[in-house]
Amino acid sequence: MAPRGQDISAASLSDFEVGVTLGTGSFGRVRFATHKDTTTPWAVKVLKKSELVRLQQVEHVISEKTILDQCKHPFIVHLACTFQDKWYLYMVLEYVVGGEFFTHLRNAGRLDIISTKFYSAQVTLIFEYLHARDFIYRDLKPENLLLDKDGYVKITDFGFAKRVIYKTYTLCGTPEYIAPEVLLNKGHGRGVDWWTLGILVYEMMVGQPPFIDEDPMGIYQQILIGKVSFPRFIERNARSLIKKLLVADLTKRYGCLKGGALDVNKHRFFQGVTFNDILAKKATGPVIPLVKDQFDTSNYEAYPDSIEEAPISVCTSGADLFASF
Ligand code: ISQ
Repeated sequence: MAPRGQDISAASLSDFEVGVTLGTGSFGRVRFATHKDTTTPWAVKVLKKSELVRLQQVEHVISEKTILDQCKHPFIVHLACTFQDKWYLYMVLEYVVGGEFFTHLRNAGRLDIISTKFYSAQVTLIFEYLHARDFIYRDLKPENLLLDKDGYVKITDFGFAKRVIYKTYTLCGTPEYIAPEVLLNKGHGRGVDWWTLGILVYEMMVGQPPFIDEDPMGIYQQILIGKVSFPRFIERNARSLIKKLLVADLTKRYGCLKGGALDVNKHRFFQGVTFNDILAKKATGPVIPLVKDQFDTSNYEAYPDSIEEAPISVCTSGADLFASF
């Protein structure tokens, strides 16, 4: 990857002073790290090769890198560089100091309409950008949105993102956010992102997603039935946009029609929102995170440090699996 503006070059983890865990996933974790040469803060995603192989995620992680390499957008976490050793893959990502949007949403309970418009406008702009390049994101949820120092979002975790011109058939996503066409394995495309935007707008305004159950099967049943109930306090325009996004029929879902993302932008829910001002970060965010300095990690929940078992190295023939990383 050609180095860009705020990039660094790193060849191994020893180029960094590694700090606290910022987040965890099934195949590894994200650690705060200071680059020793430049004293700059980074978020280093560490992925265990043996787990990626075991869980058949090799293709996903290579696609994550390939897609992030091609993205340059104010609301998408920037990938500075990658490297690997015998056991792990490392992705050096821009450090986003404000913490997970998830934490802010849970602390607030639910958001008012102005805040909901502010965040959902940014997600709309992200999808517009990705879809124009034939990428679909496929994993929108509050945990994958971070807040920067100005209170704007940055989307992270492109582990499920894919370049898709027409349709793909892989089952992925978080139960509460899965679109009906994914559940029915009918093949899916960019429409899944618009469905998840409908779930997110609902969750921001109500404080919980529209389809909930302790058992994922219960959630799936509700998704396929497709009945969304709204608390009385949800105003007309919000209800209308959510209903237009949470449409099972892809030929009728907003974002998937002839007008594309423009139908979403122009919906009356976004009345008064100037998308170009948001893109240029001209508006002030509704929540400005408390940040001491660029190395502050206090906006992230503390994770207990992992006790790592001895890493298993992937057999020599398997090492080639990661050649393009
Ligand atoms: C960037 N900054 C903080 C936390 C992060 C978690 C995942 C990916 C990137 C991140």
